Order: sequence, then structure tokens, then C-alpha cells
Amino acid sequence: MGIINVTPDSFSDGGLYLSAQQAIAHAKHLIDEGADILDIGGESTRPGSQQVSIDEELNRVIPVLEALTDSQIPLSVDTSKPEVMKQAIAAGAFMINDVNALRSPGALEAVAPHAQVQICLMHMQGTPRNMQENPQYKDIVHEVKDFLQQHIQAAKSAGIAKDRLVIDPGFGFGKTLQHNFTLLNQLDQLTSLGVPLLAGLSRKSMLGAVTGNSAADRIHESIAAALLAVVKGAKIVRVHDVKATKEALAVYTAMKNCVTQEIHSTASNRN
Ligand code: 7PM
Repeated sequence: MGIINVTPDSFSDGGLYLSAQQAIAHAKHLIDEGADILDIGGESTRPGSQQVSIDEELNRVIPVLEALTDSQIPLSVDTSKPEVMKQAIAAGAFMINDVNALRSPGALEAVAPHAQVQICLMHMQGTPRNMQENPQYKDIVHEVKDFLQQHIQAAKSAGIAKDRLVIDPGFGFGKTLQHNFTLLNQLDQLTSLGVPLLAGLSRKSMLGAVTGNSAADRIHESIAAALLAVVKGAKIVRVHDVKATKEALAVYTAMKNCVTQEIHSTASNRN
């Protein structure tokens, strides 16, 4: 899953139109790099960040979504707002990626009727504004797992089939460095929930804490983290650097296929 941000502050100074044009160009670049899904976000969830209005988020996201529907790639929209969910689905979104796990009033109802739309439920302790102030857990893995289990159940109760769901432990969302690395190390514990696992580690500060590199310079760290997440059971990785990540994962796939063949040939050699 390639990341497309449509946030004017993340670009030089060109206003909304230019931000949209740059986002569309970047999306086409990530498609050329081999992205399987694009995740379009119009609201920064950076720690301490302010919320944007519904209209502002719609103005950022919908034109980019509309410009990309012809490209055939499945499009995900990163939003917690029910109205943005509805309009994104009407404009052709294939997935709603909600860092708030459909907890906003009206969110369950916004997505439930659309049986073709996938939903990513992510764990977050607190809100983007306050989540990094003092994250606390007795047992990070169990608490994240319980949360995801509860919100899978809430989705099911609202009429959302389980096969529409994807779950995500929310690296960096209300977690210390220790919490984040414990979660990564024990990511496989979440696979028993029976829902495909998505992991977003790309360029995150937990990786910068290891190497000291700044966000734009965390590509090698991000590839290592994406690979580890996949080895531990992630089915989707949300990344900035699509080509590099795919090439790294291709080596893992080659190894796994080879191991499988070895098992088969060993079995047939016995006959
Ligand atoms: C600043 C800090 C800007 C953090 C952006 C971010 C995830 C996500 C994000 C994730 C899912 C980023 C984050 N992270 N959605 N949206 N999982 N499902 O690093 O980990 O891109 S925003």
C-alpha cells in the first residue's frame, strides 16, 4: 500500500490545487513502482496535530480520488470522518482506512451498507492531539489485541461482514518506543483474530530512534521493518517507498517458495 498525502503544509506553498496535482503525480509514480493499493490521506494524524474541517478534508481528498479512479488501482482513503467516508465511497474508494477504528459517531453506519468496501480498523490510545503525551499499558500486545477484537465485534454487530475487515496495531499511535518494538516483535499474536493484518512502519520515529536518521532518510530502516512485519504475518504494508519495499519482499517470497519446493521434493523423494 503506497502512501499519498494531500496536506498543503507538507508541500512548498502552492495551495490546494497544486497539492492535489502533486499528489496525483506522486500516485502515478507509486503505481509505476508497483503499488497494489494507494492510501490517500487529507488529514495529518501527526502527534499534536489539529483536526481539519470536513469541507477542507473533502476538498483535499475527493479531487485526487476522482483523478485516480481511471487508473484501476484499488484506492483507500485515510479518514475518521463519516461524511468523508460516504463521499469517498461514492467517488469509488475500495477501502476506508480509519485510524480511529470506526469509533466516530456515525462511522459504522457510513460504511456498513457498502458491502464491496473494505475497512481497516487501527488501534490508537488517545487522540492524535494527546496520544504521545504519556502512553501506558499493562500489557501492550494483549491490550491492542483486545481492542481490535472488540472493534471487529462492533463492526460485525453493525452488519459489516468479517471478510471486509483488515486490522492494524497502529505503530506510533499512543505508544512508546518500547511498546512499538514489542508489538512488532509479537505481531504474529494478532493473526489469530482471523482478519488480515496491515502494518504501517514506514519512516516512523521508532525507526529514527534506532539510527538517528531524519524522516526522509529512513528508507533502509523502513524496508527492514516492512520485511519483519511480513515475516511476522502482515498481509499489507503501508509504505512510502514502494519499489524498494517490493524488491526486498520479493527476496522473502523467493525464499519461502524455495522452502516449499524443498518440502515437496523431499516428500516425493521418499516415494
Ligand atoms: C506524521 C506522523 C504524519 C505519522 C503521518 C503519520 C498509519 C495510518 C498513518 C498506520 C494505518 C504515517 C502517519 N499511519 N494508517 N496512517 N496505519 N492504517 O507515518 O500505521 O504515515 S499517518
